[in-house]
Amino acid sequence: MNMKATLEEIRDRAKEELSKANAIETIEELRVKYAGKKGELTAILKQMGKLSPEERPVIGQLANDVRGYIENAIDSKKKELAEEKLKKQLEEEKIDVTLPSDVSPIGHKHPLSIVLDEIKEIFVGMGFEIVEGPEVEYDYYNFEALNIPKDHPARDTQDTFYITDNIVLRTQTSPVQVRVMEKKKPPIRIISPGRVFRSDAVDATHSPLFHQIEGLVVDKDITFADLKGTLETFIKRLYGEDSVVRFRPHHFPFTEPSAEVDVQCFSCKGKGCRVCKNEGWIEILGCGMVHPKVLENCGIDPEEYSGFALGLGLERVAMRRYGVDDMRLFFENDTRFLSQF
Ligand code: 2U9
Repeated sequence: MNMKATLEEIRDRAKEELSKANAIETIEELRVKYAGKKGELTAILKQMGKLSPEERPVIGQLANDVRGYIENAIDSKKKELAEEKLKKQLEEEKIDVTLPSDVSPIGHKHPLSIVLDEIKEIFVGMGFEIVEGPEVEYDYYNFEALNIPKDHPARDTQDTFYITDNIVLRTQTSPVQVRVMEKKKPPIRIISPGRVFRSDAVDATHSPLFHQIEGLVVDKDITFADLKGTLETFIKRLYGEDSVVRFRPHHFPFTEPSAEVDVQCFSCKGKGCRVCKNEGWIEILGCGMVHPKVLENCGIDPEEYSGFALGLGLERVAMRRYGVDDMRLFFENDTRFLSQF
């Protein structure tokens, strides 16, 4: 076959094979087969010497045209395949950003924290400051300064965790208030939330560790009326404006007079039911006018200043709020319980 026909046959075959190629590797093989060092086209060009001077320029031009054609065909095929590959990849990796995301589980606020934050909010809203203090406390600040004498039953080891003879795990957050009164001149308006410890046996309503919030107001001319007004406001903000509050006379060594405060049972309105154990009322907190001896212990003159104090158990408020009948549930970290809040 003459060179002209051979070149044209190579071009047509290359065109045919390239059009069928659907992988980059195949195209590279075709480039080597036709235009490579040992390719068919290169072999033909090596025979150019045999041509007559008249034929050489014509065949040379044709050979260049065929080489050019094949190289262009290879480039455009590579480009076409690359575009197809990209299009396919984009299609496969397409993300519909409007689809709802899979909801990853988030944490929950602990029920005690929910209630504590609410109580803090109410007192801060009434102008109280929040103060914290040590959980390992001197016997002095936990008992003596609070007018709890050495032989008082509260000091017995069945109630108190002793670290040494005069260091305990605090049984109430009152020591924090004593420390503030030692350092700060009235007016004082603080609440002290925190963990307290009592060596009680663990059961549905007792835990060796529980949380208390105590409050203290000391200023000139503070009266029991101020105490009642403050506590009624607190209870109405915590349990609702229509709550009915009752003050019952009581005794605490650190306050005189003292009272325990009940709120009328929200479900039976005082008639008595399962929720309030047929009492009709639910005890919420204890309170009283700060005992003059306690003021004196802290360097505050009871002739010049007076004050009131209160204390409430956080777990009891939370149990009542959420209908939890076993205090241990707050501490066992069972997510089936905690995830309900
Ligand atoms: C100072 C002076 C007086 C704090 C008070 C109560 C009444 C009270 C209990 C409620 C439930 C403890 O958690 S509980 O078991 N507390 O009833 N606490 S008055 O009186 C103080 C505190 C500090 C300097």
